[in-house]
Amino acid sequence: MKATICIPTYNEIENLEAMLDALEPVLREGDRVLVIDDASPDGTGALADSLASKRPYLEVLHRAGKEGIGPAYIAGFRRALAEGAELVIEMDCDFSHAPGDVPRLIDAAENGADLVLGSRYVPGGAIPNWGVVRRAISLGGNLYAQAILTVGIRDLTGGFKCFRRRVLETIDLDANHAHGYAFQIETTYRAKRAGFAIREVPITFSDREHGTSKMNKAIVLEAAWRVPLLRMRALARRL
Ligand SMILES: Nc1nc2c(ncn2[C@@H]2O[C@H](COP(=O)(O)OP(=O)(O)OP(=O)(O)O)[C@@H](O)[C@H]2O)c(=O)[nH]1
Ligand SMILES: [Mg+2]
Repeated sequence: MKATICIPTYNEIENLEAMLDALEPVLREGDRVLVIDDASPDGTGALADSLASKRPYLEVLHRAGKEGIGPAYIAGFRRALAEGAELVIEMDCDFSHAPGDVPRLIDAAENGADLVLGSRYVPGGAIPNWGVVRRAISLGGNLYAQAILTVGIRDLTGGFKCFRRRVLETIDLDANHAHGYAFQIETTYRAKRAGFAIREVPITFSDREHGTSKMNKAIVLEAAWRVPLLRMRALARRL
């Protein structure tokens, strides 16, 4: 199945080329990489264009400004689907998601899962370099979402995922207005509600070594209010 790996970027000039170099060995015939850049002030978009001129598998989608990962991914998914991708993969540009794990996600999708989640919270998953505070925020966020949504998924907030195209064609992407982690929770929840088979494969999540994190309080707070809203909309049968 032809896969398109969607990578949103905002100020990833130190990581982008190394990321593509690391992905190349796992790309199969027909697989593509789509970089979705929100006009990064550090010039990531221009670097992506120049790399794309030498790498036929690479395409760059430029957006006007920073809007968070949600709108960037939706634009990327639409482009990937329009170009015929059978599998659509999400991953970060900061090496938190190991390029070498991509084939495991693809295998799980090709073996029956509609949505595969790279999961830190199933046996075998790990986050070796996180301190107590970061661990507590992530674990607390997952437990909170789990308690409200009751979907039996361990890692609802992760951003390393592989969708079969029918999932993205079915769930209402335009109704997903989330900008941060809530976007990840909402896509997975909508896929579950629609009856798709979801599988979690363990991953080791590494901290970024170059560039800066875009995680902030607003992103965490957004997830806190969007999760109960999502549940209420589901109860009202509006998704
Ligand atoms: N296009 C686009 N990409 C973004 C935006 N915000 C973050 N990204 C990218 O999304 C990916 C994840 O962002 P990070 O800054 O690593 O944030 P995070 O992974 O949630 O948090 P950390 O664990 O602290 O790294 C990276 O590839 C970012 O460059 C945005 O507004 N637009
Ligand atoms: Mg990151």
